[in-house]
Amino acid sequence: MGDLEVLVSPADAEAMWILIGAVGFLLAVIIGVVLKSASRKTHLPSPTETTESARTVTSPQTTSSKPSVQTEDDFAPSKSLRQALANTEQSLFGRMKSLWSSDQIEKNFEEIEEVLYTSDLGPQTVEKLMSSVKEQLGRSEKKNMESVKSALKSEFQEIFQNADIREPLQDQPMKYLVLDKKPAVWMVVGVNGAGKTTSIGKIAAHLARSGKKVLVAAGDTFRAAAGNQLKVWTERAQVEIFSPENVTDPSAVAFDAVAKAVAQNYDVVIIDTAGRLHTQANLMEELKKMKRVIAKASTEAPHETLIVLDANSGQNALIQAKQFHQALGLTGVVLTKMDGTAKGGVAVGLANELKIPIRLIGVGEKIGDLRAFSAQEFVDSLF
Ligand SMILES: Nc1nc2c(ncn2[C@@H]2O[C@H](COP(=O)(O)OP(=O)(O)O)[C@@H](O)[C@H]2O)c(=O)[nH]1
Ligand SMILES: [Mg+2]
Repeated sequence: MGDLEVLVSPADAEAMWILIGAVGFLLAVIIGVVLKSASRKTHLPSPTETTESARTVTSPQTTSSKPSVQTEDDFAPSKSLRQALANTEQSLFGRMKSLWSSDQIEKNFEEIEEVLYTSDLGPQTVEKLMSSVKEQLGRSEKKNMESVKSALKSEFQEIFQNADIREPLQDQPMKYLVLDKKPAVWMVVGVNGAGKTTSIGKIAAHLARSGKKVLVAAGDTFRAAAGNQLKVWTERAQVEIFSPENVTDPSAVAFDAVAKAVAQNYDVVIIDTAGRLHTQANLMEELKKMKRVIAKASTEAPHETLIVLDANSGQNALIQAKQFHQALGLTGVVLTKMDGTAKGGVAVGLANELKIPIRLIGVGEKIGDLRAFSAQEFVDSLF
């Protein structure tokens, strides 16, 4: 104690105690923060929270808190279609499967019809399916559940075949999209909230990982937040974004992006677009102009005009697809949110009524949650 008195003056000792106090306080704060964040990590979102987050447009604030560099795990094969749809017994899949156990053919026939009508296929497709099945059964000797099942199965298969849906290789989900042009230009359209920006991020990430030089153009100049959200996704995907400041004309952005891609040897340009309601004629006019302007920067482009549709929007998805198709001539569909409460039947209605292929499906909000659409997998999940 005496030694301490020699080394430390009373004023110094007081300062030392203050310092010790401050360090103690800081430690307590740090421990508090660590405990709080640990408890947040273990908190599982309730179903309502999950639905809510799927509905709200990802804001740059929430997304930027995630690391921009992806780990291998984020790209690990995401859930299968069957797993994604297993969420709900209300889905076409859950309900169809439960029908096959009955052997009362008449009663069952009515139930099949009801399941189809209430699973977003659309009345036109249901009528076609039911009359073909009845016709097939009329020709068949055996009229049991097995024959109904196989007749219906072959009808589903035919619908998908007629929509030019080829069986994908899961490790090459973009195989049937145009990539052999330099640059390949893909325009992505759809209404607000369908999942365009998210899907573009996932697609860009996949292409970049397979060695493509990718440019993503911020053609949604309508909403200020859209550019920021796209920027976050391109950082995650580790691809370049083309987002000139103070350019409000989306066609100008698209033209300059394609011109840049031609000049700088990019493999793929993906163009994000605005999605104000499709019923507004000016959106369609704007998109048509964009398409024309893109062709001026590179003849034949865009090589793909992909529509992004929210599988949960049911019959609206079909209506939107028809309107966009009429205005723009779509080349393919990206069906998002198949992990939600989607009934799934919309895929069949789309294939039957539009005859354009469903190329990709979104099965979650993560960068790896994108899969090639497999008609085989879809049909096998039903029967
Ligand atoms: N659960 C789920 N959510 C998705 C999927 N695709 C997009 N979303 C969410 O849907 C919301 C709207 O997506 P966004 O890309 O902003 O739509 P955009 O307005 O068409 O560009 C966001 O909260 C996305 O995270 C998907 O496949 N599954
Ligand atoms: Mg968007």
